[in-house]
Amino acid sequence: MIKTEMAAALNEQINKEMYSAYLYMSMSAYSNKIGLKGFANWFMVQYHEEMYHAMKLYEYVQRQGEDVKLEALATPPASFESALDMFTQTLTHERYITQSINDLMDLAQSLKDHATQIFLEWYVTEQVEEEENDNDIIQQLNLIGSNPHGLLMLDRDLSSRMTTVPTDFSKGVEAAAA
Ligand code: OFO
Repeated sequence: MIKTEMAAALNEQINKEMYSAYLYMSMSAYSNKIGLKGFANWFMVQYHEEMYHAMKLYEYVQRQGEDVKLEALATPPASFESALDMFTQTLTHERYITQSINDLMDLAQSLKDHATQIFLEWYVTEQVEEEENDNDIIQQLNLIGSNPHGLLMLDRDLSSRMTTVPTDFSKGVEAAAA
């Protein structure tokens, strides 16, 4: 059992995670359009990660006996100035998500909701990794500058990223992750 206020905040987070998936899907499409297939791969893997983040919340809200309430998604940008622009926007967005997770944790603590605090710990750790990944790629892009050869080398590197999260949730999220 969780409080209605907690369930509402978790439902809002589902929307934020779904928007993250939408944003990275759009970045993947744009990368493809400009011939950066490796970047397109990286962002599509990230799309799957975000869907998993959303689905974990979706399942948790239901397991706690509350209703999932899905809202409309905002429209993500469809074009970007450069690969660096995409990753700068990604980092800005992830920092916003980190703040949102921290706010959820504060709420769970203020409500003495121990189960939700434990559930959210996974997201707290995940956000450290997400920001670190984005920072690493931004550093590489800054080193590359306007060198097309360097950009193509990074593109090849990013093409090796694999999806490691579950993508089929028909039997439940926890079951898919087991
Ligand atoms: Fe990109 O992070 Fe979700 O939570």
